[in-house]
Amino acid sequence: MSEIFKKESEIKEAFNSIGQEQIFRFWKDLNSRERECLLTSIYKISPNECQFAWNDMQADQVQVSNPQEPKVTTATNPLCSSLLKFREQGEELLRLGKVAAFTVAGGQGTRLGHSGPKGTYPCTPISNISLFENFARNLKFFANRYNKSPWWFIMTSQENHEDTKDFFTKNNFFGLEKKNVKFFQQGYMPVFDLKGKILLKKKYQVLTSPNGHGGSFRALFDSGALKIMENEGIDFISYFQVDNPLVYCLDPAFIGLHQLEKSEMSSKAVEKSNADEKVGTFLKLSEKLHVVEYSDIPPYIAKEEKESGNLCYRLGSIAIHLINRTFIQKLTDEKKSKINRLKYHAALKPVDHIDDKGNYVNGKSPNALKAETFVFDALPLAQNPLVVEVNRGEEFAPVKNAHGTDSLESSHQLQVARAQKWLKEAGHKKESIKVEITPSFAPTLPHFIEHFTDASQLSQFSSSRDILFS
Ligand code: UD2
Repeated sequence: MSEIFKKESEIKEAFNSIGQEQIFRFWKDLNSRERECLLTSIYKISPNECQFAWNDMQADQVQVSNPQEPKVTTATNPLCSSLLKFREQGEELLRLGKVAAFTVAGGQGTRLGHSGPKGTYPCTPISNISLFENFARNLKFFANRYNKSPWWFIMTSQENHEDTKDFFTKNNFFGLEKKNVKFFQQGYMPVFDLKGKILLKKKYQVLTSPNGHGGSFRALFDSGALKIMENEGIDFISYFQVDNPLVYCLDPAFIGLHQLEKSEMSSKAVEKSNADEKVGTFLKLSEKLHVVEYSDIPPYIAKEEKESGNLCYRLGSIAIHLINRTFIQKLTDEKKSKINRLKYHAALKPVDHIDDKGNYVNGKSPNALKAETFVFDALPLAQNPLVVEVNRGEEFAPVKNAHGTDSLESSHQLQVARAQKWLKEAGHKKESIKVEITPSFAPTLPHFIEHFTDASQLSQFSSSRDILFS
């Protein structure tokens, strides 16, 4: 008999005591293997965490009263000479191996109509390489520069973990050192019905869903990634989402600024394109920095304007952060995490499940709540959280939707526009043609400019595989 049955009464009591006895509703109908399956799946879920989640989701948690504009550090021109000091400091930290890249890649490409991990989606305008390969080339630049592959941590989910690993293996890790690329899976939470009861997927299986990118902190801890970082002397984590091909995976100026200003968590921000743009908004609430998600911000605040006609709260989050390893360790410390834990947000979604008679329910309209935490909810807990405004054309071209805003088409246009701008900055005359600059050649504009002491040198690269013209 499986060891899990020794814990049967303990598990049942724990969930009965929080009013979730319906999980075991079909117990009598289950055979031994199914019972084992149910106990094993539920054993990994913490009853306390379920209660936290349900309480958070019921509370009116996003109280946006008396917002203020946050203080912002402006760095919109990457060639600005005042950034030089920060850039040099960042390069030094990179040279010493103090910074790791970290991608949250738990999502599938469903919204894009792509069957597979989102990171495998082809994203560049000419070479058509995948999001993952694009980031890998970005990191390859630093591998070549310092003769050592930077560490890259990639958070996957149950749905895409194996496919993601296979993709890297098939592509020989895109030339990066395999041992410095670490994959780990994010955590899960049960899905609740609208009255707070945990739903079942099958008679012997609880319905679960990924616990949001805020769960990355716990997953970094549980997977041993934080320990690896500590052992390797990695102090800073460069966090970015899987959907933005223009991200500077490791940005020396941002790293240097973050470290010299002694911030525990810094964020990049851009001017929002309009009040309704689907990005979180930076706000100061009760003297603390917050990002309030687009779905949570009251429209009258999102739309509030100054006399000049500009938005009062104009800075949007592009989900790029620098985070101190020790800050994450503090938040995941069991003794302190009850005080410092991230709040759960409710996502109302249509889900398939089984009802109390065991009949299959096809979720056509929103019928259940998924519990997710957001990484940016750590900002009010951080010391000196910096907001660094960057030029959106330099660093933000997300691929999220099949058509329209944030689609592959809009991302291609933005990628080409940035490459053209870089060519112009380097003194190239043909800047208006379609062009792609591979990030292993230059991941940021200052790195691109480094290649040229005068414009004539550009022509020798024009026919190379680093700068592609079509
Ligand atoms: C996100 C931000 C939004 C803005 C925008 C910029 C949230 C909640 N909102 O909106 O404020 O910054 O991006 O592009 O983040 N992910 C996981 N595991 C999860 C959930 C998400 O890995 O459980 C990853 C996902 O693969 C993706 C990223 O997090 O890389 C963003 O997730 P999303 O697509 O749900 O968020 P989005 O684009 O609506």
